[in-house]
Amino acid sequence: MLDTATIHAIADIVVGAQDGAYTIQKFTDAYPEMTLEDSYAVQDELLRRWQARGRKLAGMKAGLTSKAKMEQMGVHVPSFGILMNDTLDPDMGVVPMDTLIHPRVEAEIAFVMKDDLSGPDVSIETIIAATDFVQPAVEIIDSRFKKFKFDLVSVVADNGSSARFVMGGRARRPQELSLDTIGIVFEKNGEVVATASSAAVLGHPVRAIQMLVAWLHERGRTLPAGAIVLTGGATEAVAVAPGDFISARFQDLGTVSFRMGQKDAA
Ligand code: OOG
Ligand code: MG
Repeated sequence: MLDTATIHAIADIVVGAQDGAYTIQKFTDAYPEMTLEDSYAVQDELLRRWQARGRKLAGMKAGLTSKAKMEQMGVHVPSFGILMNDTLDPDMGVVPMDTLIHPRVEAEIAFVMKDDLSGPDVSIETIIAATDFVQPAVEIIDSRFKKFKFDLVSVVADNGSSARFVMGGRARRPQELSLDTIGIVFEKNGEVVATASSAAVLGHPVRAIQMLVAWLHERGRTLPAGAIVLTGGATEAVAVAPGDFISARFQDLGTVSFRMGQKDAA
């Protein structure tokens, strides 16, 4: 375990790179002994700093939950991260580019919870009963590591490449849907760039929440009512440039779409 001063120093580097939109070296280059627990301690420190600046926690993200994402990134273990509410951009709006380096987009199913969830092994049924609604989402990820290359320990310390996200389409009760067979068509500038089924995410996107709650439980924590959870990209992430128009159509859930802003429009 790295000492607290080192965890704080790593958090300084992440905050600098995220705010300044520049790339940094993988943390495991400088700290080969760094563990996954150290990386989550960095996330805790990031959250403390962001809340001290008055930013609010919106929920959590699971990542690397589909085979397509795992193979693309060469990391085969899911990761968890923090979502802040000022990184949520409106459907049919413009996603600001000014703090992004080399963004990629991924289509995901978002859950919004209505009850607290805790425990080592909550059932799928319990999670569905605790869900207020599900909604189509696109996450805009952006690694702070050079060439988007990292290992699990480094990416977790960079808050799972979290940058921005958009939720849209129709909010639906999960009981009204077959959540494990939702077709997704992902388009960039009017062309299909990927297609998927929600089953690509761990067989059923609710499993991402099951893993998240178990992981929180190990740390003595709860997934709170009101939390948004992004369950992870169902397809490979797609690189985007300023001005690109992104649209993701979800069976039974409608469409989420937006345009990427211009780099100089800060
Ligand atoms: C890590 C974040 C992955 C997802 O949905 O799989 C992620 C990355 O690929 O940069 O958000
Ligand atoms: Mg994601």
